[in-house]
Amino acid sequence: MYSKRFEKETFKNDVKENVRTLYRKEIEEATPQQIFQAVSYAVKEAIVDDWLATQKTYEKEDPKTVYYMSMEFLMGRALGNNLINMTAYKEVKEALDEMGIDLNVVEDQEPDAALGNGGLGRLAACFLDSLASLGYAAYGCGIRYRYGMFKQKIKDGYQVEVPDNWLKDGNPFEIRRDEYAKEVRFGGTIRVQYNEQTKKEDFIQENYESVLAIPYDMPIVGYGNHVVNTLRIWDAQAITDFKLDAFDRGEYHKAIEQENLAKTIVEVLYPNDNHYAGKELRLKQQYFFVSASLQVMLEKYKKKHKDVRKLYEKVTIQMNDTHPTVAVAELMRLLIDQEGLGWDEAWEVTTKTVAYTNHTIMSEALEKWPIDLFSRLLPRVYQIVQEINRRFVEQVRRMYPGNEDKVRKMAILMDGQVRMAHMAIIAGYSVNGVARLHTEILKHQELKDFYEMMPEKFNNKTNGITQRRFLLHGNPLLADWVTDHIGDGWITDLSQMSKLKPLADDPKARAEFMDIKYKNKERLAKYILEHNGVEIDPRSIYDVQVKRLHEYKRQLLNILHVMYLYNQIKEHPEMSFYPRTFIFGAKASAGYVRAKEIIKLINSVADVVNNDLSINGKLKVVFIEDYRVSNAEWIFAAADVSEQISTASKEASGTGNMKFMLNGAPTLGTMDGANVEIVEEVGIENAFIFGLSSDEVINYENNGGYNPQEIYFNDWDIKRVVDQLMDGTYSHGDHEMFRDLYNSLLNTQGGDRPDRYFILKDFRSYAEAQKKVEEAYKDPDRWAKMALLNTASCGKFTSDRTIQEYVDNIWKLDYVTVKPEA
Ligand code: 26Q
Repeated sequence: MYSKRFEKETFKNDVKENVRTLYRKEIEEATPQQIFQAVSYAVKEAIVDDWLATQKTYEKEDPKTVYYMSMEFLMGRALGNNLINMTAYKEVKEALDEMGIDLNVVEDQEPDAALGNGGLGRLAACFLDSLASLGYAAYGCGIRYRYGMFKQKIKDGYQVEVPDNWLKDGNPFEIRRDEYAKEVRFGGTIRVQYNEQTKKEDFIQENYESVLAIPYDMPIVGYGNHVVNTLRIWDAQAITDFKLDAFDRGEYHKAIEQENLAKTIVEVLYPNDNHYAGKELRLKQQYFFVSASLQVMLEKYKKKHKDVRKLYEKVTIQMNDTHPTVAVAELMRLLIDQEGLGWDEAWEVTTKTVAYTNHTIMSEALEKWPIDLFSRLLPRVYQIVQEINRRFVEQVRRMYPGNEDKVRKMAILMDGQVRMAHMAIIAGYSVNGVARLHTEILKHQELKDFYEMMPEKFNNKTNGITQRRFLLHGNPLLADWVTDHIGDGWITDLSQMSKLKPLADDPKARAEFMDIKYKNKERLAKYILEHNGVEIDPRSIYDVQVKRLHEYKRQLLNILHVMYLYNQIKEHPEMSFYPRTFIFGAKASAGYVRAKEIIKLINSVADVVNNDLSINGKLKVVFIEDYRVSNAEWIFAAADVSEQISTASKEASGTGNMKFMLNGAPTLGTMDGANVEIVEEVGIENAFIFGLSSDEVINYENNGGYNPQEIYFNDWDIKRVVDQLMDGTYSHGDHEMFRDLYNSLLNTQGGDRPDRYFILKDFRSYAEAQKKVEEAYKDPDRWAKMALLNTASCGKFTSDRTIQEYVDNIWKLDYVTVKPEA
């Protein structure tokens, strides 16, 4: 099945040769990083065989192709995943073993490709894996940030951001493609000139700045099918062929400016998650990669097809949130200004080509660019946006005569802003949410007006995750166990996991399942000891919340509950209490002050609780530094409890929830996002559900919120923990350290309602659900059954299913099979 290049002797020789040619060393002298590079280049050779074969097949069969446009691709490490998908992991592991090299150590040398923040970026990565594994032609289009998501250090309990220089040792899997370099222009002015030949107006951009976009291709290996697709990420370079003879002062300055522009544009990923910041550089990044990607897409299409009016027959563009939505106007620009189409023709092509995915209903995440900034940076694109807006407003007026309120609510341009979501919806032939509940909220609340005007566009695509990375690679013990029981069909068809269900009633299978969980807990304990210096007990319940830090995700609820438990244990030392380890992992956006305070609080509580000998190790709190894709794989594998406790209606879907489920951790959560569908699949008796419903939350919100003081003054346990934010218990007597958190729960501030995320409102219900977790865990048979049934019921949540739905209902791609080169 796998390539000849993985035959042991061949592979071993390749690795040795690579060490010699790359480093002029014998393998015995090579550093672990050098071995990583040498092994990766050996793997790359096999990948390139399939990559070429795939491109040849596409060349011949000309399948419809999706361009997945995203500012983020949170890929994590490539080596292990590539070996898994080349179906050569075990062979290579053995070959390296024979050379005295441990593959785990080699994998550990690779920096994560952290070109994303969280859910949205990781979803893009899972989608690419599924597209290749299912045999569909796809390009990921993005930015080759020099610095990805920052590395997180915890100093004195506080988050410190350290730059992520992920390219410093070189990226063995990427290939630079100078031949596809494209110019991208910013700023300047537009001169309109009548063209005698075409009898049309030409729009000539003058006094602009420009950069050269240079693509780097990364292979996306499909599982066991010889399909290798491409993630194309763009680097920027200054255009250096400016005329040296004409280099008066102005030109010289311009040259330097263009150098700077090129350097800054791809410098760093914005570390915001679910929060919009109207930074000019961000808009430059967006236009930069969108324009370059579209130019190459069009060029490629035109090589095979003469009529750009039929672009949509061979190409579809998916916009991952509004971040690449400037693609709408840029495609119009290319079709009109470059290809000579009329407006109506160009609009028809564009609106049959682009589609939009919405990932959030949080108003603070919606992209709204100030018109002055937008029009200054993208003058021609802005003219096109104006015309799209003008025609749309006309249409609204025709449909709703006299209803200027509709115009105000729906226009793209309003109150001095460009509303990107509106442009995406108006131009997109499909608008989808990412979980059933989320899509319903979009249709009936946030995007109600658009849904009423164009209901046919709206559809749901519940997210998914790739089992290849998050089980086969991340949890080899459980993966082997599953394969032993039901065969390996689950690797490409996760619905087969349901065949495990009968094993929930088999005591032997349950014991094996829990034994694997225990081993994974030991593995994580070792990692935590090495990386965080905290000792944890694998016999305790691992209660895990790992995700970006955000108020709506309510890490604060979790830690307040820990404080409450600590009070209980101190007050009633005789009370029975099953030992629990609360594990947190979360990065806070660098400018998100309150999120950083929550990290400090978690670490402060950890400090007090972990060092209190009087509680006999019943409670431990660990904050795992630098939560990222690579350590996530180990964390999911080791979790007993999956904390998914967002304020109902706020988490569009969640995908971590699915990774926990796959690895046998029941959900402790609210009826939010995809939790709703998880419960539907596994049964409510195999989850711990609490809290307000999304309808209740939305109701409160529409009626000005609720009064948390009522709870505070009537529930003494709650009052006590809230007061402990202020009384110095967790701050060495400092009464100010957590004042802002205290205020956020009880007092109106800066226009925000007190406790806008309903933490105190849901506290009791959460504490009761936690009590039920403990009860269930105390009964090992019951727990094992629940855990096993979670794994057995996760079939729906593979990204293979999600992608198949996108293909069937939106993209209509052609299925392709690749024959390996002989
Ligand atoms: C916007 C403007 C300027 C700077 C940054 C941003 C920005 C960046 C990232 C806005 C939002 C994001 C990320 C959003 C995100 O990750 N959303 C998550 O998407 C997941 C995949 O669909 C869902 O599962 C999560 O529920 C959702 O929160």
